[in-house]
Amino acid sequence: MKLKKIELETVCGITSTLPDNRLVELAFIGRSNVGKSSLINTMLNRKSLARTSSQPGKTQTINYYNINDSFYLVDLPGYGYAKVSKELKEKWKKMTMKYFNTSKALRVVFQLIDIRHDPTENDVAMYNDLLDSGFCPIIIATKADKIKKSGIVRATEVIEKKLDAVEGTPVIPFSAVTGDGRDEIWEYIEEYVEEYKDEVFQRTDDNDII
Ligand SMILES: Nc1nc2c(ncn2[C@@H]2O[C@H](COP(=O)(O)OP(=O)(O)OP(=O)(O)O)[C@@H](O)[C@H]2O)c(=O)[nH]1
Ligand SMILES: [Mg+2]
Repeated sequence: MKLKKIELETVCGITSTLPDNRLVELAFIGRSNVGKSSLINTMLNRKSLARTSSQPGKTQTINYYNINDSFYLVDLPGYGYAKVSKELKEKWKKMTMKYFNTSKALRVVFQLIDIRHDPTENDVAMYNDLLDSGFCPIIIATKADKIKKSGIVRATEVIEKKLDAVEGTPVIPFSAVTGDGRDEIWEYIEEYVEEYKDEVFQRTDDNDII
């Protein structure tokens, strides 16, 4: 896809109101530090558009990136381990779930799982929450540069099994360092953007997060 416009259009914190977007939204969720913001940068060929950090808990807001006035890529705060208070983590979780449950324009959720480790309890819980909210997440196995190439297929199989993923769910190995997996993720994005391009998104209920 030719990237003509990339703009961080809306930033929502725990006291904000969710935007009433008319373009389809595709969101990235995963535990803190799994590589959500790095993935967005890699997809958009930008080094530091989305702020990243080796400290878990960097992204604290819902960040909507308008791409070509055609769709949004949405970066979210992580769940699980982060160097912030339990209360704040709970607020992020509440905000994220509210987003999943009320956004009228969100159609696709990518859930990121670290390829080096089995999915955590929080990963499994989030996967099931997403299914309950009506999404069938595409799985991205991040940091693929950190394991041997020969172990990648097996690692994706373990993730699929531990999540008890819906049959046919893609598990895409990805590395923000090498760019592996980028093209495959773009193929999914383009397919979905095409699918939803004529849909009219309308919001009827209140948009307040809390
Ligand atoms: N080796 C390697 N490191 C990565 C990769 N992706 C992200 N990282 C590193 O992992 C750390 C966390 O990356 P972020 O993109 O900030 O992770 P995040 O999921 O957005 O984290 P929060 O915003 O805290 O939820 C940073 O130090 C990144 O440089 C990858 O594919 N390979
Ligand atoms: Mg982040």
